[in-house]
Amino acid sequence: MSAETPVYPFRAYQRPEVSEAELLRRSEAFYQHLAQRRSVRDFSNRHVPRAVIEHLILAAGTAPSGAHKQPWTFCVVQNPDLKRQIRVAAEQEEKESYGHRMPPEWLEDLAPLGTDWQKPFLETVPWLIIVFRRIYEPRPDGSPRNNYYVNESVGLAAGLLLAAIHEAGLVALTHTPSPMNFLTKLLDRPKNERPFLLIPVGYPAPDAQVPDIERKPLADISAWY
Ligand code: IYR
Repeated sequence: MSAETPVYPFRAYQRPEVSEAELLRRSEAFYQHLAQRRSVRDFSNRHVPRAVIEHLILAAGTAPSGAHKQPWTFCVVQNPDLKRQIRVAAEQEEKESYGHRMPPEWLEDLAPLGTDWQKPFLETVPWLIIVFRRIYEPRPDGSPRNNYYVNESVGLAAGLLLAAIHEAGLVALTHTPSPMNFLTKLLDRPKNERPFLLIPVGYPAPDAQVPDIERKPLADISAWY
């Protein structure tokens, strides 16, 4: 660090004192709330106000990031024609993937979930949020300046986005059409951005169904030393 490198001013940071009983209550309540979250593929076309989506993105943007570079762009699609183009392109790729690109073991793992190449929800939902990771920042002269831990940072932001969507009372799907470069083209994104996740957001359809699956117990997802 050279003598000229500026340092952020620092300020005090405190949170209200919380008793152990309150820690227990809140941590369990938050877990129970998140445990209700499900990935949903059957969406309603019911309107969701733009201000709600703005809040969800602001919440996602509170994620920690390498060197506080905030290496994410949330592209939001409401336009029906663009949603249709995204559906057509995603289904074209998925048809190839399910048809011959995914190995038999992968298809076997997905079979119980009942997914296939058809993605009608991409047109049904009121909003698509496409999360892009910014692999570098262009300097004024266009040369690249590095971002750090981009996958980790954007993954964290996406997790907070899903939690915010759930907290609001909406549902989402972390959709990963592959390959995803059609999104760069359709949304005319710059060279420093790469598509990361395609997240339809809305109300569940009244007759929405989800697979009746369990989450691993604590003993299987933790090791204590
Ligand atoms: N991307 C495909 C296939 C798919 C892959 C996994 I791993 C899933 O958990 C679910 C689907 C699709 O979206 O259908």
